[in-house]
Amino acid sequence: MPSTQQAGVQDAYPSRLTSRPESLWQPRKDAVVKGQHLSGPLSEAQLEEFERKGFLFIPNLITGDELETLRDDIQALMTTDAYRDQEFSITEPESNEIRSLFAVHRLSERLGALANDERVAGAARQIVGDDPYVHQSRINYKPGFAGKGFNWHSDFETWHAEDGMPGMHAVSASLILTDNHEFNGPLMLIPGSHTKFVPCLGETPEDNHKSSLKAQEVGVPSPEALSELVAQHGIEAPKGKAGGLLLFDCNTLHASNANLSPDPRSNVFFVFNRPDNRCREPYAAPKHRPDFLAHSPDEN
Ligand code: 6CS
Ligand code: FE
Repeated sequence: MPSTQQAGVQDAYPSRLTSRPESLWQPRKDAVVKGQHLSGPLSEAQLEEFERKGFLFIPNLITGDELETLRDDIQALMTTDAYRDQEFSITEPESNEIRSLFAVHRLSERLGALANDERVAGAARQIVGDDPYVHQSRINYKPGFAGKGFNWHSDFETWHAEDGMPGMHAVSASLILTDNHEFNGPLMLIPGSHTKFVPCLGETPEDNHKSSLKAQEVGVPSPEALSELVAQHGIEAPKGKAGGLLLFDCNTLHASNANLSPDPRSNVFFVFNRPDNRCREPYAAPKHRPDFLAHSPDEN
C-alpha cells in the first residue's frame, strides 16, 4: 500500500519496505535524553542509565493503599462488559478475555490523574525535553496460562510508519500492577537497541491495527538484525513487585513471552510524546489509525 506521506517530506526512518534493506539497521538520528536541564523526579544517574540502556526501572514507585486503589480501578475497567466489543478493547486471539484496553487515562479519573502525576509525567518531561502529552495509554493484561506474548518490535517503528510520529521524542511509562517475575511473561528489552533504527520488511496492510494488536506480524525486525543486536547487547527483563515503574524509550526493542504461570501479568502504560513531535501523515501506511491509538493534542 502506498504511504500517505506528503510528497517531498524526507522520511528519516524508512520502514515497511518492499525489498530487504542493505543494512540491518541505521543509526538513530535523534538525541535520547533531551531534558537534563528541566526539573523532575529523575536523578542525573537515572537519566544517565536511561541514556545508556534505553530504559530505567524504578522499584516501588507506588505502594500501599494508592496501589491497591489503582488495582481495584483497573480490575473494574477490565471486567466492564460494555468495553468487550469496543474498538478500543482487544481480546486474546483464542478467548474473549480482554488483552488490552486503550485510552484508559480517559476512562478512569484515577488513571487520568496518574498520567499527570509529577512522578510519571515529570520523568517523561526530563526524557523528552518538554511537558509532554499522552499519545496513547493502555492496560495490557496477560492472564495466567492464557496470556499470549508480543513479538520483538520498536514501538516507534509503528508510531512512525502508521501514526506519522516524526522523531524519537516519545517515552513509555509502564506501571507494573501485578508482580512481574520470570515466569509470567515480563517485558524483555534489548539494552542499547534504542540507538539503532531497524527497518522492517513488509508493507502495512489496510487496518493493520485490527490484527497487529492481537499478534504483530508487520513491523517485526528480521531474525538477522535481532540475533546481531542480542549478541551485542543481550536481553534484560526487569522484574519486581507491583508498583514499580518501567520507563522505556520509544525505540527500545522489546517483546514478551506467553504467560504459562498461574499468575496474571498486568501493566498500565502511558506513552508521552513531545508536543513539537506530534503525529503528521503516516510515513508508511494507507491511512491514520484511530485516535484511541494515536491521540492528537489538536483534537479533544
Ligand atoms: O501499535 C501500537 O501502538 C502498540 N503495539 C505494541 C505491540 N506496542 C506498542 C503499542 O501499544
Ligand atoms: Fe510495544
